[in-house]
Amino acid sequence: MKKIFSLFVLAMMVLVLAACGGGNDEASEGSASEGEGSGETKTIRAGIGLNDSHPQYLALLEWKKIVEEKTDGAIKVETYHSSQLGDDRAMTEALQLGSQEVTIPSTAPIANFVPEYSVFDFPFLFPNEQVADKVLDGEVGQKFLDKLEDQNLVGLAYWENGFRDVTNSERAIESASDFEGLKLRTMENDLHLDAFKALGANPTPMAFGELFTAMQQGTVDGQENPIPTIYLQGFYEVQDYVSTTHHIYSPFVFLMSKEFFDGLTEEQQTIVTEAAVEAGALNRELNREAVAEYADELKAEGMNYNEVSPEARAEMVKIVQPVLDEYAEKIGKETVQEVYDAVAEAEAELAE
Ligand code: KDG
Repeated sequence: MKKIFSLFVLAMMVLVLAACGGGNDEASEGSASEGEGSGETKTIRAGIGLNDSHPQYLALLEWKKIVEEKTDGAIKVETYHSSQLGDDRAMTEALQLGSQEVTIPSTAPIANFVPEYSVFDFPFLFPNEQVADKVLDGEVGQKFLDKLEDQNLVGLAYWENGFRDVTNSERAIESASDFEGLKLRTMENDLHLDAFKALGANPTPMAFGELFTAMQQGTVDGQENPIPTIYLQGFYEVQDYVSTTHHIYSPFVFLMSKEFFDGLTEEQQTIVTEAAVEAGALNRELNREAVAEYADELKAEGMNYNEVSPEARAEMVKIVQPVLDEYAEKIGKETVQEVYDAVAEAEAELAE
């Protein structure tokens, strides 16, 4: 599998470098605004926080390939990884201002722009990836994408970050009490902060780009992210324990600047949207293959890997429930119930 994954990485890199005649850095200076509204080439600056070996970036390269091919070069895509254009919040704000065209953040930071998005980060909401796909790609998912327009953002599709697990340098998380006093980095999301406080941890919100150094210097004891991120970002170099809490299924949202989207022809709008769905399917496929493989790689790298029991998870659910009730009040009980109903419906359909 690793061979296929690396071959895919290599193939994509060669293709893209061939397509854009060198790295994204040289292309960025002074090219971004050329062509807007003039019918000439339109340039998209697409930035993410994760690095260039992550399934998210590989799928972004696929999206670039589809869009450039289907628009016969009328749209050019420059891709930036590893927070080169800033963190999730900064890049989302840049889209609102029209100084960047695409970013693909987790739903957690988006809740700072559209509070209802917090429901997608309710711990233990989605039982598995298949149920998440059904809900996100369904009516409820579309309803949430439509909420972004008031924020000068257009949501084209949902991609996958995945089930988040906890790593740290102190101890294995085998029960809720093991969170006691742990200095944990979280994404910039109040629900995440309050949920980890309820579990007894000492959470700190921090941009993804600052995380590795914070763990290296001991500013934080640990963090939580899906297995592919833990492995591909090299967290095993600065962390000793990984525990499969699977406490949140984290979707990504493929965002485009509304100003830029509205400036496209109808045909181009269809191309960028359909390409986001198509490349999103690739992102999910690569991510799920990566989870299986990289769990073993983390053990091989010497991390202490423990499976968290269903009983321990049930204990954590009970402890964070009051926080969820509080947020349901804040973001609207009806909205939250609608999502839980969609989860139950999807689960029933998949069980048939
Ligand atoms: O590219 C996406 C990242 O910026 C971020 O969303 C990753 O899950 C993430 C985190 O923990 O910040």
